[in-house]
Amino acid sequence: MKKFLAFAMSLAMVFSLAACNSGGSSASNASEDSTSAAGSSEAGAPAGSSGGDLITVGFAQVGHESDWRTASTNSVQAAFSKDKGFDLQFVDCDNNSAKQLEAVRNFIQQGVDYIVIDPIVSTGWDTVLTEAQSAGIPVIVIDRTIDDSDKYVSWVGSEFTNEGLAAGAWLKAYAEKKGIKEINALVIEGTTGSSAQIGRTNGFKKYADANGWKILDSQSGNFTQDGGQSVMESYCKSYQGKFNVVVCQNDNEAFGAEDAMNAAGVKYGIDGDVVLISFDACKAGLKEVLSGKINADFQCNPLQGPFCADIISKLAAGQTVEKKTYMKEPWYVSEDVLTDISYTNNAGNDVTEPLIHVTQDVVDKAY
Ligand code: GYE
Repeated sequence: MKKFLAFAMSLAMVFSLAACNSGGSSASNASEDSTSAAGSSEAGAPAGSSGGDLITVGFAQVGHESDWRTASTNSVQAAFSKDKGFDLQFVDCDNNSAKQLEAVRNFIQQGVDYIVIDPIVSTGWDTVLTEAQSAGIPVIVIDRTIDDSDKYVSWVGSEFTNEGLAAGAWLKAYAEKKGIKEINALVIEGTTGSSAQIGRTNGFKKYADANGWKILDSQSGNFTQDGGQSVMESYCKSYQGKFNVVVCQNDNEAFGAEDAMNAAGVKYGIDGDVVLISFDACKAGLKEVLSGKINADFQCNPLQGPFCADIISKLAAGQTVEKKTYMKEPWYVSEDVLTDISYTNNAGNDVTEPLIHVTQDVVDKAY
């Protein structure tokens, strides 16, 4: 594969610049206006460019903290199988940024053909990405984003701020429909410094600020069930009887928050006193939406493996790739009382998006 690298690298660099100018591709909830979207391309095509050679790919995965993460790992491992032309080296970085930097440096030392990173946090990347660039190894970023460097070729993932904005827009419309006059919210954030945590926090806060909602507290549950449970246990003690909305930034935190609220005798969900909002919409999360315990769940689509493999196959074949690809992500609700939400998305576009009322069929088809 080495012989393709110099060419692919230079092409990628040229294309990165072009894509920066054009804004890249986008899906239904994404910030930008272009038409190509994850879900509609020929993702998953075999690599097939190296006359039988396998393309070596090092993947520095965040960890194993959630159902979302398991689905992401499975998606990447299936897309980068040997019979699809890849030799994947997978490192679970256990939510440890130092370990993730070390994994990437090891990939550079081994001289893999491509490096894929799902960055635990969005900063601290420029030095190691410069090292990868100097070694001629193209880097593809998936899921979470990198803020402090543009030394990667392509990214595929979600518009996290839109997820937070959509949650805010839904809560505003739902509260109006149900005659809920005051919002006193508790937020359980994801891993501090991850772009998923930053985007979801900022998007929701924008609605809170604009509508005079009170955010009583906002602490990290680290995207885990245990984290969600312990933060919610302390919230139940500190804010007993004072909150009517709980926002968990992923489903696993919501499961932990449910356990804590059950233990504290707090009634939540469609028949309760507390509206429970979640993100990810994994199968187990959507089951809770179906049973009415989670009121609304804003999907983050983890099935990025085929799109990432497609990007690498194209680079290996000397083709151009988009700088950004957004996943398509629907919004799920428990009650059939609102059909859609309208909001101004992170790119400043006014959008109206459907709300999917969860049925058993929706749960069965979920990741
Ligand atoms: O929401 C959470 C996971 O980066 C979007 O990470 C991902 C987040 C996801 O732990 O469940």
